[in-house]
Amino acid sequence: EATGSKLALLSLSNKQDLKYLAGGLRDAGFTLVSTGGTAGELQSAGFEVTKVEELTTFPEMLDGRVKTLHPVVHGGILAKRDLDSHMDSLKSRGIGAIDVVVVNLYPFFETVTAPGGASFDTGVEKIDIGGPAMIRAAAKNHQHVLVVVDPSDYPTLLANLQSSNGQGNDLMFRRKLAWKAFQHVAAYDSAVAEWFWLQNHLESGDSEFPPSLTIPLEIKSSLRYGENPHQKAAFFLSNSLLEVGTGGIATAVQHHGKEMSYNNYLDADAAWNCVSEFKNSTCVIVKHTNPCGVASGEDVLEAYRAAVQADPVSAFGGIVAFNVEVDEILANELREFRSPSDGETRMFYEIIVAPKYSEKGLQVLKGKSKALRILEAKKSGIGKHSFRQVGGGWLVQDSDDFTPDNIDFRVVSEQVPTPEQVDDAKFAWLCVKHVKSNAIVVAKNHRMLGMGSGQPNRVKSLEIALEKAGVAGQGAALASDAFFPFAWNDAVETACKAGVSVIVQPGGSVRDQDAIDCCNKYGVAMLFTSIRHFRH
Ligand code: 93A
Repeated sequence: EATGSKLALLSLSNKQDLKYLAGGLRDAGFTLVSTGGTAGELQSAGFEVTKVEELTTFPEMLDGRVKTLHPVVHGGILAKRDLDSHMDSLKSRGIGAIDVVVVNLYPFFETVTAPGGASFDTGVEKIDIGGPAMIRAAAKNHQHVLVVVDPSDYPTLLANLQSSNGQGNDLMFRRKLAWKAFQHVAAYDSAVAEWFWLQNHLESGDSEFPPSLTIPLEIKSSLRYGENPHQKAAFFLSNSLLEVGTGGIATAVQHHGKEMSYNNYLDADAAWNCVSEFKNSTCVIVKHTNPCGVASGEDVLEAYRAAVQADPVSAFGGIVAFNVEVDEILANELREFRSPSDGETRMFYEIIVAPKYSEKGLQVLKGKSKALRILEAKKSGIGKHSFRQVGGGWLVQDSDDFTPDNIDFRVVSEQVPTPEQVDDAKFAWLCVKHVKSNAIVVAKNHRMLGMGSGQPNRVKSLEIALEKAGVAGQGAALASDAFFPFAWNDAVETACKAGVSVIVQPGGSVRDQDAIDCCNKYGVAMLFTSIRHFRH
């Protein structure tokens, strides 16, 4: 009979640091109460422990589906200690108050995302019912009950109990634990909800959109500040089942350098998503989320040089991404490279992102500067969702996964492009997809020569792209992320006059014929993709 003594209820799937926790609680004068598996583990470690079923005098039933769902447990947690009627109720039924609840839920997420997968029934069995019930009850009654869901909070819990003679009386601390507890359960249930959606999706191929309105989020880290120093910021990790194994910047490992900032994450994400789409060795340089240099080739060193060459002024202070290993030779070039604009200025970069670094390569880069952030990322996958916040709500959409492989490049002009020109057009097309609208890219020989982004009219973006490309733009391909509303005396004619050899665009304007006629007049080839790549 444990009535009257201080009770701590431990029910843990993840038994990490269990002995440390149990030792600390015992020293603070608690009687340990546990579910079957946890009790067994404690006993074999030499702890005295009361089994929940001894307390409830009701055996665990239904293969463990009902272990702690009992008034003796929930009464012991939920009673208000400062309310006589509550305490009288406990007393009259011989129920002991439970002051500490430590629960670690069934590993639902880990089970359903395990390599090789798990059956539907296995997934269902891993949905914890009793655990969240205890966590929620304890968090509701946080003024009297300390609730811990994360092993990294054990030391603080024990320190708090010691400093306050086993009472743990700091209200702010208690509220923080309650906040964490509810956040944890909410993220857990979101994963369960998403998993059910995914079952239908996998079976029928199309399921209702969106997958789950509550994407499970866990805080990754606080950031120093947001877009500007006066804005506070944090980074949350998505535990969405749809993103498992898909890589991405949130899961990148930082090997070196200053702490990643809010803008760093945005830019690194843009660079990594872009470079991940190319098949050949490719370098992408991003400034303010726009690729300002892109080049592919057999030789990554050449690709890097060409990417800088596209716009050396913008590349300074940029984010440099590769889709292949950074070895010592490339690292040395990154370290020593002088800007082609004057042959003097040393290039300065904020971040290098790559899937891999050779040991020497990493060493060389680390020597470049203390600040340089070096990230190792896993290839971004397809089938994700993208979320954007607007005042008071969120917009969600499928990610734009189309690449030139999924697209039919249809010749609509009299001029038939050469295979090389089609190749250039496809390269420009993949680049333009990653540039903010209105987006124009001029490219040749797997090199971006110029780009225009974010202008509120297409003509201006086009003029900027052509100006950056300069004479190199003669005979190049020009890609436009959306159709041309006008042709004559407008964007299409300007491009033709500048000497591009092929223009690629979605088509779909009421004045498509004008665009085609204009190309025919100047002997320029035109390709329609029927796919638009707006990026707002
Ligand atoms: O199957 S349950 O949903 N039913 C319950 O009544 C219950 N009570 C605790 N799962 C339940 N738990 C969970 O059991 C806890 O959340 C914890 O993850 C696990 C610990 O079980 P054991 O101590 O037997 O390993």
